[in-house]
Amino acid sequence: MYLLKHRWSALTRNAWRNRQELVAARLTTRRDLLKLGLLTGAGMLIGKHGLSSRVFAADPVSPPTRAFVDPLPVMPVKQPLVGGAAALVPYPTIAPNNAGGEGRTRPHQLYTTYGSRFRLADAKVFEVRQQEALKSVSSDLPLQRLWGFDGTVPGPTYHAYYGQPILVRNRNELPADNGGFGINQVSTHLHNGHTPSESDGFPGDYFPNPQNPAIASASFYDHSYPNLLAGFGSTHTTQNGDINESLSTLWYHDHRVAFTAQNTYKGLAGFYLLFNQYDCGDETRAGGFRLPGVRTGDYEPVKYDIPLMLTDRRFDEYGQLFFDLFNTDGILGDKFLVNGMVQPYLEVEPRRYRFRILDGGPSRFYHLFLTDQGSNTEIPFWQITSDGNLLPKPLKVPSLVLSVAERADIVIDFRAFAGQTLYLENRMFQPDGRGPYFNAGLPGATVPAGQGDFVLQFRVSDNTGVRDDSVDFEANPNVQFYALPARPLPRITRTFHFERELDTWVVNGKAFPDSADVVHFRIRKNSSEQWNIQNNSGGWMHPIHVHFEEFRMLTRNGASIGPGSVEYSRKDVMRLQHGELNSMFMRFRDFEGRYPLHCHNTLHEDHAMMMRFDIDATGDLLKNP
Ligand SMILES: [Cu+2]
Repeated sequence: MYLLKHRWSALTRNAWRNRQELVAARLTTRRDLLKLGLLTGAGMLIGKHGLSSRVFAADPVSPPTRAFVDPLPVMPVKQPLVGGAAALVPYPTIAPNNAGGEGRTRPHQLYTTYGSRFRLADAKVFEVRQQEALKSVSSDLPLQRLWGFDGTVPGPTYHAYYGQPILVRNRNELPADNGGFGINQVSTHLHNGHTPSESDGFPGDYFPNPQNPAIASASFYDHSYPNLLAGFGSTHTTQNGDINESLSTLWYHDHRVAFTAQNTYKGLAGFYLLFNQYDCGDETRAGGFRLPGVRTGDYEPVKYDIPLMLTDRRFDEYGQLFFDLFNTDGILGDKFLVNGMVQPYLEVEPRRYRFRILDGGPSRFYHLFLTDQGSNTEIPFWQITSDGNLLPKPLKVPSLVLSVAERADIVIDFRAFAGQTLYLENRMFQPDGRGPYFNAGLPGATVPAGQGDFVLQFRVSDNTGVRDDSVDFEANPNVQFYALPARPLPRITRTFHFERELDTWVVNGKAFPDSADVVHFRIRKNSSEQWNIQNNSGGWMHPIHVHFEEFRMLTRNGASIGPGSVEYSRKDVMRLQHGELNSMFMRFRDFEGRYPLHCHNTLHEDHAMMMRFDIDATGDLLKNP
């Protein structure tokens, strides 16, 4: 190991000790802290004991680590169960099997509402175990006690296919001893699947749930993922949905109310890739989009098509993963991890690759460039998706901005760089968890090339004659993917103000309750709406995420969004930048039930910038829910 111990200052250690005592005594709720006089009148944590994140957050520095000594890990592809549903014990049921240990509370709508078209017995079946595991994140740091799906961090990648419903049995085998943070109660969200509410991973649907006797000792939860195009049960029943609503790069993560930041920081997240006949993971397939990808089977890794989960983390003086329980502003790591490894390298061939990049949080925004470090040259690349959706056509871009939970698939052509070394460089200037610095007209302040954080190193081989059957966008400027779907007249326009009140994050003045049982507004099933989102919190940015269906951004701060913009697309996360008022078009089709909209800075989300909407037959007309 490079360095065993890296000393903190006496002040840092004292602050850390004061915090750890409160954590050990389980005195971290707002009410406990008020009773002890550790909160100010304005609700801020007192700084003199090192409790306030403002005093503490910038101070502790992780031990040094060497960059580009560890290879990029690529997550395994999750394998379906041979024998399907029959291989599960107990056999899966449409109604929740609480007596058999299931934590679900509502029946599977896919099989109740659409039972004439879909049968549980036909689902592709997976079983995954959420477990603690000892993992390496750097050759220069000790092993970490992380939480992962099947014990891997990030979790295994799911391959899903349109028209093939999936059933995932999530088993919760997490330990009660959390090593300082995290809670062994989970609700796994598929971000942003067109998923019925009971399988969405709604924040209040965690298990086991000690407050609900029926599931107080539940050990598993069956999630039903239809993998159907939105509108299959309403606006586009004859074609089984609208092909223009196809999704590609999704991810899953824990969403337990008030603990999402801790549980995902500990590792509970992974990729979920959706394929169809066009976006098929096979660059040789006739009639397909010919995006980079060579595959040997449905559940084998796709060569040249690589998911990259970007997360930033901080480690204590002993090199152990550090989560500041008293920070509600937003946590920034000083180590940059890709697929769970600090600053890894990847050996690539001089050909085209597809990278599916995800900002895995908890709070950092990225401005990513492809940099030749020797000359500090910016190398343009192609952006082909915005979040889970292919753009109408590929766009050649100099860089990429991502806020938490946003994704972008990019295509890099390494042909001209044989034998060279390139870097994925984050040049966003973000000194704290609030969001990037304000920079008029730009998403944030950008540091010069070569002075940012080198996140990932590409070592391009000098192999000649490497086969590449993927389409070259440079030589084929007329490549198109899907058209943007029709936009019917909205039934209602609603307005949401994202604000800070005292030390709490609120939407329209309301904080999401830990019970998750307040319905803030109701949406009529199979309707569309316009939402205006206002940032009333000065100096802060918020990645706004709405579950269930993608939206179209209509305007950003008054300016309409048109062709040529990477936001001229469907999306599921909207970057709400400093002082902005943005509007978006929403649809809610095919299923009913509860869903959240929330800030995806996971610290804001947990404290408690989130609202619940329920989709039902009537809906309400609240303009300011
Ligand atoms: Cu926020």
